[in-house]
Amino acid sequence: MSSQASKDHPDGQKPPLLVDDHTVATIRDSKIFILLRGLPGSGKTTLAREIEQKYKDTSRLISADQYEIKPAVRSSSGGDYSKLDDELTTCFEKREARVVILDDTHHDRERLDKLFDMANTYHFAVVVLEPKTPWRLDCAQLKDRNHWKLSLEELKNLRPTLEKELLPLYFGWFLAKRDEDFLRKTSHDFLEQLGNLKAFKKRLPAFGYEDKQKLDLLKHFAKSPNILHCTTKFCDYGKVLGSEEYAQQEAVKKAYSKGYTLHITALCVTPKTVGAQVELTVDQLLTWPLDAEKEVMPRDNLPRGSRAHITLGTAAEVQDVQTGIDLLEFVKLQQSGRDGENVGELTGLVTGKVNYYENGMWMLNLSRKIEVKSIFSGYYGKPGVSVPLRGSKKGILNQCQIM
Ligand code: 2AM
Repeated sequence: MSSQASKDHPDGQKPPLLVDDHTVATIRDSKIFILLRGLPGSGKTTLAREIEQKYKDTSRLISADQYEIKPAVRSSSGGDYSKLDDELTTCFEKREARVVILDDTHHDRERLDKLFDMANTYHFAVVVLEPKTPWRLDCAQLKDRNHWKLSLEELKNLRPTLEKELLPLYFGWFLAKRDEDFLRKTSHDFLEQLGNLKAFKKRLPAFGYEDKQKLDLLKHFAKSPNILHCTTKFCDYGKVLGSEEYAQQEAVKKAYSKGYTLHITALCVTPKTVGAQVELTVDQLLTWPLDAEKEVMPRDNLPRGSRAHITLGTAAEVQDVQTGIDLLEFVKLQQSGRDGENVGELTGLVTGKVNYYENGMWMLNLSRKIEVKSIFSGYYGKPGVSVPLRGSKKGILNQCQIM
């Protein structure tokens, strides 16, 4: 990086994916689509190049400038994105680059939606980065800095679309691809073993099945999130009360694009959902909303962080948000001293004691916590993108991380 560039982006203002070793290692195990966003001349290209260099063996930088797409209030009137999108698709498909960087203004919602759809199709987690240069919104300065020679007027027209932060559908920790594959495989193994337990077969009516019927839990939980994640704050793109304030919190800003290790302590099954219970660290609790538990259980006083989970699968017609609600039902029973009945032990990919609570509620208390690497970011695409739980079995078992 040139000394001018270093001056423009002092280390303290650089995103964690450039300066934090744990984050760099996590990004290397992930599939990440990084969108640089901001006005022309604000410093996106410098940042984009620095990221490309940091991950040079696995990154690919694509820039709208390369395709001579001039920033305009409506992206569609600024230039033709078809060639750029072809390159992007090739990049996602070829799987050579796991860090795909796109340098463009990214001010047009329609354009962004298209990009988020593409990221979903190829299972890339999204990170949106904006340069922190002092002049990033200063049109008078940008007029002399942008190589498109946009006039003050043109810049002022673009500014309103970019000065407001882009809020996601939800914020959370998104699992690194490698660890996600492992957790999906673990969840398959767990469901297969649980379904074969005598004690489970005896309690089928809670799942709406007759006593002697066969229940394939992998089929029962027909849907699974596109990218496994632990949600912190559901924002609905800013429509949820308090989401803007959440995004503005210093801890959230600092956490954005940073790598975290999540600790899974138990796997939970109910007739509606299967999920992993996550035990948050003190550092992780800094980004946990104060009302996360109250949001779904307003009358209870549940421990902070006790809703933290990763949805692994849901039954047909059941929404993902149900997994956290189901988890809190377990927590409530435990709080009242009812720890469930121990019905056996599992000794497969996961080991631990299986407890039966009531109404089809099963919990596997892991004898060793599972650690999964993740990146804190947002999900910006359309709601409801899911994949069948019975997905690829190409796990990477030899690289599993059980504590
Ligand atoms: P989950 O994190 O509990 O699995 C989109 O719906 C995502 O936001 C899902 O991942 C969902 O579930 C999470 N989520 C959290 N709170 C939500 C809410 N109040 N409404 C809808 N989804 C919510």
